[in-house]
Amino acid sequence: MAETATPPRRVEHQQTDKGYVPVYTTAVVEQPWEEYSADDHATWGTLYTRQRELLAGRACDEFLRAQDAMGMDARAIPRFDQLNEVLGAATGWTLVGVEGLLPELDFFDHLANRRFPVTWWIRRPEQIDYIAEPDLFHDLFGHVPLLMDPMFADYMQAYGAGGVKAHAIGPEALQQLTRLYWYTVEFGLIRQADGLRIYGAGIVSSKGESLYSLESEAPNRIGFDLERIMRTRYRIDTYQKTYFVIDSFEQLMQATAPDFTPIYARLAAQETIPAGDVREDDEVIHRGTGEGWASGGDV
Ligand code: HBI
Ligand code: FE
Repeated sequence: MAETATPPRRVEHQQTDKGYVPVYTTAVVEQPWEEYSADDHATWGTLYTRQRELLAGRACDEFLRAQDAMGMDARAIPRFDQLNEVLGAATGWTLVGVEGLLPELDFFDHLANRRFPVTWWIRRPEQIDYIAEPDLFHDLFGHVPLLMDPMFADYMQAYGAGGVKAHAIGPEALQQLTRLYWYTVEFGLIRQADGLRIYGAGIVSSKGESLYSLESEAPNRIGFDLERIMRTRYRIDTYQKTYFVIDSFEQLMQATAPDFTPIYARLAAQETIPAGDVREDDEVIHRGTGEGWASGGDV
């Protein structure tokens, strides 16, 4: 477990070029709740209110229920210690404050131990519509609520344990596992009886992508297929060209139960798949028009 530091003064994160966000420090920090400014609380409130209005009928039921159960609301930035009481009782997860993106291994180790790293600072008012790196709103509003769901909470821990193993296997395994995180935890959709809904944190914390992911004709929407996803490249700096759709969190958990070693070996011999492709054995829910797609830039 990383050492605990005193809450840092707000450091200016260097402006990033698209897609790359520097790692600052791996230290866990206490949430400096008393130091948040009125602007910080107002930014939280504006984003919270706007997203909750958008997400009614768009986010999956589990997400909305969990966010309410945690007592999150628009009035102020939630306190990690209060959330940890509720979260700990529900699924044994704990939030820890961090400065920002962590090296993969540090991140995986936290997840494997049911610790979710949450950036302690929130974007500035002028960044309200877009910020290149995960801030408190992305992590706390986007990622944390679903950790209340026992099955999703188990998936996140299994993902972390798998990440620690993948890190030991090598960079290709790591990249394949990162694609799985990207197309599920960050940008995943789920089928409900009343239609497609969002569960990915990167979507629920984004005004534009909350609409685009469900309603635009441009992107593909394809049924979940573990190895297909692990081969599929993705864009960091634009809306996704393809969204993968699960039937349930149980499906995610079952898909990631087996040992991945033979999967990594099998995938190493196969080509990666461009982000916008549709394959003949895909379960195509919606074939995208590709309208407005920027070319290249898939990682
Ligand atoms: N670090 N703090 C933080 N939060 C993340 O979501 C995160 C990270 N480091 C790496 C990472 N995500 C992704 O590369 C995962 O796929 C591992
Ligand atoms: Fe994220």
